Amino acid sequence: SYKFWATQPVSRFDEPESQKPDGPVRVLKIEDVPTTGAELVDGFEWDTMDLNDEKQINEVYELLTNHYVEDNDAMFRFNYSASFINWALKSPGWVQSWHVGVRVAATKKLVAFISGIPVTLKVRDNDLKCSEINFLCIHKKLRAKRLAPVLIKEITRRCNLLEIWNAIYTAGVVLPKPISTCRYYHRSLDWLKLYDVGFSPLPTKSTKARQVSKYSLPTNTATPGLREMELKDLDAVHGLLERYLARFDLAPKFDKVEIKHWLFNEESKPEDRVVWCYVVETDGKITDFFSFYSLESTALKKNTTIRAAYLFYYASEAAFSGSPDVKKELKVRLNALVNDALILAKRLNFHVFNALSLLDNSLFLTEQKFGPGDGSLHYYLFNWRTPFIKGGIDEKNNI
Ligand code: YNC
Ligand code: MG
Repeated sequence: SYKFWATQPVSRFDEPESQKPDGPVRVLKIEDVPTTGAELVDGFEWDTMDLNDEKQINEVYELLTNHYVEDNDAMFRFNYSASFINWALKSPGWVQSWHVGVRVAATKKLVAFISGIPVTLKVRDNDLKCSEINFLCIHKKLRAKRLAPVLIKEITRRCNLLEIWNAIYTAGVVLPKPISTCRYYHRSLDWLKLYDVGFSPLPTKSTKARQVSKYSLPTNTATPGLREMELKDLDAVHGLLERYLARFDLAPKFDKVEIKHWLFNEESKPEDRVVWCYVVETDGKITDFFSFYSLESTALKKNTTIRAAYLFYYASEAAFSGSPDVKKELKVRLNALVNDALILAKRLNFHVFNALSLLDNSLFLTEQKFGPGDGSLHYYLFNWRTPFIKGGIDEKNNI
């Protein structure tokens, strides 16, 4: 019945797929935005986190490590590292007031969190200045007390105060109303490890040895000219990704500073590294790139972690050949690139390589032995009406 969401400027399930043009659900004026924080129940207080303070990053880390997203069977929980949180929440233009904590007034213990970062989003023909809302988390002992709506209203207020009226967010749960839906896909790199922690079952007609050999990979990558991205590649990668993402109905628009932040590793300690990016250089020209990031999951019943690499942004000139066979050519190219990504991730000791069913991923998922996971990821826009967007289908270019 969505008692809270029914009060919010989002599309509803009971309204027909609208004939109206894309646009806001409601228009507010800055004068209408409350200047004081949403009301919290007694004994709790708001705290704007200072994520330049390592101690406060670690408080967020501790909260998420123990209380953030789990799978349906409560076997695994995301374990975002402190350096990941630092990377994800301090992107160019980040706003401190969008790092919202709730503390116990008496002890100052952090018990809830929600965050936003600024993003420019292309939704079909519109560029929206949005916040991207993430890491909503409430301590397990404070669940089902309607605290989530209070956090959501408070971050909305803080976005509105800076005249940001739209937001994008994703969730595993169904809310009014997804604008797109993706599935997670998993590609084993260390099948035995995934079997031992209960992530991968042994198919009835297979053996452990056969599973291991099914997922084995060559030691070396195959694409000529493949190397790690360097700072000098920034312009080329930016230009290529910009053209590549323009082919989709829903995509971020990055400037060069953002590209550097999201793709170029700057961690001093190797163990804190979050993102890897590789380019293909042919005759001095960058023709392709791909990237992945590191996000561990805790195996809750086994006292161990799964090291997962997540496919991040990529792009290839193969999408722009103009040939009538462009789809086939792109498919061949992406399979070669992703196979190399798997080899590199394996070499970096990741146990599994994950991807979503978005962008052009349907061109390689099956061939590269990814299998569908059991969760869906729903995409939502706050205060923006647009018809449902099919994942990974480039209708304009017939790909
Ligand atoms: C969710 N994930 O339906 P109704 S994703 C949004 N996103 O409302 P209570 C959610 N809403 O149905 P609990 C939600 N999950 O009555 C539940 N809800 O309308 C809705 N889990 O609140 C729910 N992190 O406080 C219901 O529930 C109402 O104590 C119930 O808290 C929920 O980060 C939660 O999965 C998720 O920590 C915080 O279960 C808690 O259960 C928890 O009684 C584990 O809440 C971690 C977890 C969520 C990850 C994420 C994206 C969040 C997006 C929030 C929406 C942002 C809107 C845009 C704002 C900016 C606008 C501008 C400009
Ligand atoms: Mg609650």
